[in-house]
Amino acid sequence: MSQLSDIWFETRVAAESLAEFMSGARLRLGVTGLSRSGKTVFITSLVHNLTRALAAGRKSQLPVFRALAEGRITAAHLDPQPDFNVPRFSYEEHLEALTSGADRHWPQSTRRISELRVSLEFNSKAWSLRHIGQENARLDIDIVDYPGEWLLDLPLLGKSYAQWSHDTLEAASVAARAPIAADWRGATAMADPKARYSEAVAQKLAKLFTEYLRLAKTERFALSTLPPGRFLMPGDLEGSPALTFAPLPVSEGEELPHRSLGREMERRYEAYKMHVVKPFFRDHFSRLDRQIVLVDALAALNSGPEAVRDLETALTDVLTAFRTGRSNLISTIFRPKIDRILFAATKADHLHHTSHDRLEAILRHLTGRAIARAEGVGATIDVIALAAVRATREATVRHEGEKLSAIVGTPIKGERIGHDVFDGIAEGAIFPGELPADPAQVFKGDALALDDEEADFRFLKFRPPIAKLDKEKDPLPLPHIRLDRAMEFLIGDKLS
Ligand SMILES: Nc1nc2c(ncn2[C@@H]2O[C@H](COP(=O)(O)OP(=O)(O)OP(=O)(O)O)[C@@H](O)[C@H]2O)c(=O)[nH]1
Ligand SMILES: [Mg+2]
Repeated sequence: MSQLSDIWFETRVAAESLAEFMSGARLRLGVTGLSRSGKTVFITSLVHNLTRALAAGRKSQLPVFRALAEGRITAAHLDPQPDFNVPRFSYEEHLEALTSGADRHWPQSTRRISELRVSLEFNSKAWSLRHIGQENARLDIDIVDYPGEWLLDLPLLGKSYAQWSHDTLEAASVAARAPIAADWRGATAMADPKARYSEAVAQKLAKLFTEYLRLAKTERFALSTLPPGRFLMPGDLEGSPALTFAPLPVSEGEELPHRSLGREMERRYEAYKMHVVKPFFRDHFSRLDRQIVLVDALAALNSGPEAVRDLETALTDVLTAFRTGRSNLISTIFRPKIDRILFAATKADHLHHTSHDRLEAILRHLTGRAIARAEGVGATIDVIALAAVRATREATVRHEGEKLSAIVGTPIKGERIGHDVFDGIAEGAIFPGELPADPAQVFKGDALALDDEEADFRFLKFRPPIAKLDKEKDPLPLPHIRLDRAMEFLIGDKLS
């Protein structure tokens, strides 16, 4: 059955590329990243900057995006999306949230998958197209948004229940996690995998396990490796048996009695993989052409080395599953043909530009293993620090006779520096601190949830910037840092 559906799936992909060939080029862009890494904000700003650039003329801020700078883009607009069964990305709603004057705010965390198509019309430089009178070419860019948590499920496809249980229980036993995992691990120790299954026990374990995941994810700990992703972001599966399971100490190959707790948990875990994880990756990821991987390194840095190492593990696990070429369970379901991957450290507007190179270096370090693999299979890789929406500006402030590089913005209500609490209206000049010159430094030590006094750097959350409006009172393209460099890398060559 699964083989048949895979064949059907491949036929569909082939048919799609033929259709694509006949009707202009098409590019499916994956915007990937763990939860809160900035995917929804990135997509909104990318689409806004692309579709508003022509009208904004000289106020457009995309000098590195060549086709635009060369004046070859003739139109850019939203078009009906290709898939009828996927909700549309709420672009207008997100833009409204970001640009609504005094009420401006960041979009909510994403709860379900959605999709959007942007079409660009451009004058091609390609001789072959000009030759057949086709210099007016078109590129359709399809972009998919989804809750970042779901990404963490990808590595599960290659793991049995026993393996996953073992990994999860072991991860929870390290010093950094043990205190927050205590209740759930206590209940797990009392449960006998061979005892007769009871729904009450299954529910209790699943509930305590979910509470542990929720706690580990809070800003204080900022841990990243927390699958299964649907436990924290269930979508429409809340309360279903496919989400009512938890790890148990069982060994690989162990015969568990029929109707035992362990056996039932294993069945549910497998059902979760089969009915939830696999379709998501098969339907949305295997069709990607290009990928941007957004990483919020600053949130992890804020919490300390344990969170940084955890982020590295999560990224490596996920990106390993993306690797092409090697035949394993995952690559047969999910056969990526991705030829370009951009790793982007997001929210660079929290730092003075003099620190951007260091942020890039930290990201290179974080993703080093994954990059080595992706390069090995022929994908072109780049690493940048960017801000999809720039919420701050830079300033030099004199402090005790010394000149300091500061960033100025409106911190979100409730953010604090020492005893000062921001009200969400006043601006503040902030010295975010220096990132270390040696990126390896941020991985060292075992502190978890650093307190203010211990931390070398502290990043506050800022509100979105106040939108500048054009004559028609429409917002001018959202300000950003290096979004144009990201565009050039991800789509520039398709516009030549
Ligand atoms: N200053 C600044 N903050 C940003 C930027 N992008 C994202 N943020 C912050 O990061 C938060 C998360 O951004 P989202 O785009 O919602 O993240 P996401 O990856 O879609 O998160 P999920 O939907 O939960 O997976 C926002 O609410 C902002 O606080 C940026 O370019 N600059
Ligand atoms: Mg989102």
